[in-house]
Parts: sequence; C-alpha cells; structure tokens
Amino acid sequence: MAMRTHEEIAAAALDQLAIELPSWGFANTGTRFGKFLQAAAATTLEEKFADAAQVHRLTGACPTLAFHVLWDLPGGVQDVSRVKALEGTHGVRAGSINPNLFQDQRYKHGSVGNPDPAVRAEALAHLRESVDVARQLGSRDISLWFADGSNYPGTQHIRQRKHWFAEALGMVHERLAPGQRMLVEYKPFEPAFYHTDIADWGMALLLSREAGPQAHVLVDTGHHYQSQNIEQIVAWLLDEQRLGGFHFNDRRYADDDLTLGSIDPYQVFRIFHEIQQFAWERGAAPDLAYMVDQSHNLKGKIEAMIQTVRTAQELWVKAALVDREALAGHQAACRLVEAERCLTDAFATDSRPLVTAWATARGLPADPFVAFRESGYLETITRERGDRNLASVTSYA
Ligand code: RM4
Ligand code: MN
Ligand code: MN
Repeated sequence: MAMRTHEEIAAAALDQLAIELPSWGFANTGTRFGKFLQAAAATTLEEKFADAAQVHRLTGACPTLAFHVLWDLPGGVQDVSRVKALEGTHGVRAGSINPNLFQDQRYKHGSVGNPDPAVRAEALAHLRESVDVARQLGSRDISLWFADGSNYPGTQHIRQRKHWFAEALGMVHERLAPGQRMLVEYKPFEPAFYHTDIADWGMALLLSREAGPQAHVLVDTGHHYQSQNIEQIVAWLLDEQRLGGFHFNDRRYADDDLTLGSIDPYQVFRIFHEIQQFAWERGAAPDLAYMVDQSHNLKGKIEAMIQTVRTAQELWVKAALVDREALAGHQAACRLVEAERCLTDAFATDSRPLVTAWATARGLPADPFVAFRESGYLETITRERGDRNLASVTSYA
C-alpha cells in the first residue's frame, strides 16, 4: 500500500471526528462562591442554539447540541416541538439528552438512591420521560450523571443504594427503543464528599452490564483522582465493548471543567491514541459520542468552545500520526525507547497546519478563533443580551 501523506492521514481522521457541544456551556455559570456574569451568555434555548451554530459554522465539526432536560426542556416532551423548530432554523441537531436529578430540593439525599421510595419513583419518572424526549427528538443517547452519595460515614446504606441504582437503571434500559443508548457517567466526589453511588468506571461498568446491552460507560475526562491512568480505563472499556463516549474538559485538581488540553494535552493525546489503536486493529472506528462538558466562568463562552474543538482536532490528528505498524513491531520485541518514540514523535509534530489545510479545503476558516473575532457576532449578542443577562442567571450545579 502506498504511504499516505500527513495531509491525507489528517483529513481522513478529521472527517471522522464529530464533537457535540453542551447547551450549558453557553450559559452563565459560576463557582460555589459566586458568578461572574458575561453579557453575551446565552439564556434561552434559542440563544444556545444560535451560539452552537456559530461554533459549528466556524469549525465544521459540531453538528449536535446536548441538552439538560430541566434547563432546556423544562416541559419535557411538551418542549420537543420547540427544539425541532430550532434545529431547522439553526442547522444544528439535538444531541444527547441529560436528565437532571440533582437540582430539585427533593433530591437532597439522592435521586434513584434516595431512601424515600416516593423520591425514587419521581426520579425514575423523570428518567423515563427523558428517554421519551430523546426518542421523539431522534437523539440516540441518554446521558446519565447522578449526584447521589453521602457526606458522612454510616449515614447511608451503600449496598442498599447500589441495589436501588441497579433496579432503576434496568427500568430505564427497558424504556429504550432499539438503537437508543444509555450512557452511565461516574465521578469520584462532588457534590457528595464521603461516598458517591457511581464513583468510578468499574461501578459504571457493572451497572451498565446489569442494565442491558444498550448501556455504556461515559468517561468525563475530569472525573478521576489525581494521576489515574485514564487511557487504560479507555482501553479496557473499549475491549469490553462498553465505552459509550466522552465528556471533554481538562482539570488540574478536581472536576475543574477547564478547556480541553489546557492543562495536560499529552493526556488527551494518549486517550486518542488508545481509541485509534483499537480502530486500527479492528479495521473500524468504535461508535463513540465525543461530547464537550465544560464550564467557562472567565473565558468567553463561544471562544472557549472553539478553543476546545480546535484542540481536540489538533490532538486527534497527532494521534492519527502514530506509526502503528512500527509501534506493533516495537511492542512485540520490547524495544522500549523505539516504541515510546512512536508516541512522542507524533505528539511533537505540529498538527496545526494539517488542521488548517483540512479546514480550508472544506471551505471553513483557517483560524476559527480569528474568524469569530472578525465576524462581529460577539458584539451583536453582547448588545442584544447584555441588560437581560445582568438580571437573570441560568443555574448550574
Ligand atoms: C457533572 C457532570 C455532568 C454534568 C453536570 C452539570 O459534574 O459532569 O456530566 O452534566 O456536572
Ligand atoms: Mn460530565
Ligand atoms: Mn463534571
């Protein structure tokens, strides 16, 4: 087979990478201590669609938008027609549907893990309605994150809650239509600081297996303890055929929700490498949902989103440049330095011109960040939304 050029490798890799944007990443969010409001932040669903459409227009990589039911479709299935109309107007489709089981007062001691059967039933009803919302929107994935846990030793029955979780997830799975998937996200701590019901990938995997074949694990890159080997988790989940997708963000300490690759780009590269290695060996890319889950309090929301998408593209291309044939040979012969250099050489390659070439060949701006700055969109929305934004704040967990 003829050697492919870097340009060809990059183009083939980028054509495969679609990244879903989170509606909540365009809204005003904050820290536990306060919110610094941005005049240009999106408040309405229409504004979130409009902002996501900008990112898609400039990067060519973001055809779908994820929703949090409570924040975006508070009327549940009643709001589906409104979303469909906006899809048509903005050329962005509905992506994953995120039930919200952490904000209501009744969830103080948990949702499907709550000792009160009435609260568990309400949580289950919301989960089922979220599946219906997804089905009516033609969304494949229901993305589940539970804040459930406890703050002090002895205050909750850990195994009992595990059983309640297994029961609820099984019932959600029953509601799925063929082709739909439920993604189970894990997180070690926050808001619960003693135990979290789905704290790590092993718990998420066990619950997914028990729920059924359409349940998969969602890896949020910010939901691990320090120095945990995330790419190994990814490799194992791929091998188990249970990796559903990602929430992209970066972190230095905990669930910091910083822009992707801002702290540790090599970590993201290593994850991408494992995925592409798997695809190379199988001759087909795994069916994964690549989603952004970030919260930008200080960076401009649309700019931060463009930054993350472009960083993902650059790191995805670097991973595609790993010489897999050579690497396989070095691994088999335990040529350690040569094997490692397959990764470091690819990582050190400047992939920015390759991404730029791909973009311009597809009629996209060479630099989406500069194009955004020049478009005047930010000035327009700042003018239009400024006054209202100072008065109303979108809530955030
Ligand atoms: C959580 C988790 C969820 C996200 C919420 C807002 O930490 O990452 O995916 O939907 O935050
Ligand atoms: Mn997440
Ligand atoms: Mn998170």
